[in-house]
Amino acid sequence: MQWSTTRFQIDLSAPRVMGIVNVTPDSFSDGGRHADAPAALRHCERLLKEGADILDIGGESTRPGSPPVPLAEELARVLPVLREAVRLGVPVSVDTYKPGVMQAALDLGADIVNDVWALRQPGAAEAVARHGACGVCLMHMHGDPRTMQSAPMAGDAVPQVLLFLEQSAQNLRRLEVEKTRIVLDPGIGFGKTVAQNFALLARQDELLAAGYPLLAGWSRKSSIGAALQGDAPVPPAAAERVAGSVAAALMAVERGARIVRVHDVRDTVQALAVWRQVRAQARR
Ligand code: HH2
Repeated sequence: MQWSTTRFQIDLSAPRVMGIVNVTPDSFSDGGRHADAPAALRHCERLLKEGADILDIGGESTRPGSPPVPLAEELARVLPVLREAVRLGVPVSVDTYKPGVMQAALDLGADIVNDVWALRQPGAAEAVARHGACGVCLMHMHGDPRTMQSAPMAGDAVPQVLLFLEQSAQNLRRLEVEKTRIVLDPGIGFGKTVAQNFALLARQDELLAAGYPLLAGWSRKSSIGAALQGDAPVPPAAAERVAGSVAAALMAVERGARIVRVHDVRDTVQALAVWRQVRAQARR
């Protein structure tokens, strides 16, 4: 199984680690840490040293309640980073829902469009289709970042997420986007309750039925915080959720996810190295 992207055919026979680079002042776990281009590039280089296979660069936080960022501001944040990152020798993804940012990033040579809106903004699907070669990650989100946690989805999330992802992929296929360019993502934390998020992991095999590679983004999310909280009055801070996040990433891979999107690349790569050894000894 391969993910076709602009410059790279990403081999998904082994799980791949997508390292998160947030060029934002306000991301929920690392906001402000890599908010200018030199700091973001240093972070890219560090993630690569730690074993990241893909870099995912974003300029607008999607944390619950986050305000939208104007197009010009998002371009000013991400383009200087993307311009250099595409020289680092690995696939580079742009995390955006704005067609203007997608187009500019693709013009600079970005390999993948990662869209939490699954290309639902007018012109986004066309930008990806027109390019003809970039990879794309279609993510499920219920509602929008301003409202999603106050009004999460109702009922059994798994079939609803599956249906949405299948339809999003079909819409793109209708624009003649090759199947091998598409990856799907259940959108952990995007308008779902804690129980719904964990159901999406427990029953991830049902999502695989769509027939596309799956990307899972559990890193430091509030469901991990909720699982770790125990009797404490508040959940642990995002940076204190590393081991819990690695556990979720590992379980996602064990249940068939091909790409994990993470902040803590070194820890995740270590966990996957152990997973790989066990896997190599498993009976076929
Ligand atoms: N999660 C976030 C952002 N982009 N993209 C995909 N495909 N899957 C995800 O789960 C996902 C995503 C949110 O995490 P983060 O980028 O760390 O935070 P913020 O949006 O606050 O910058």
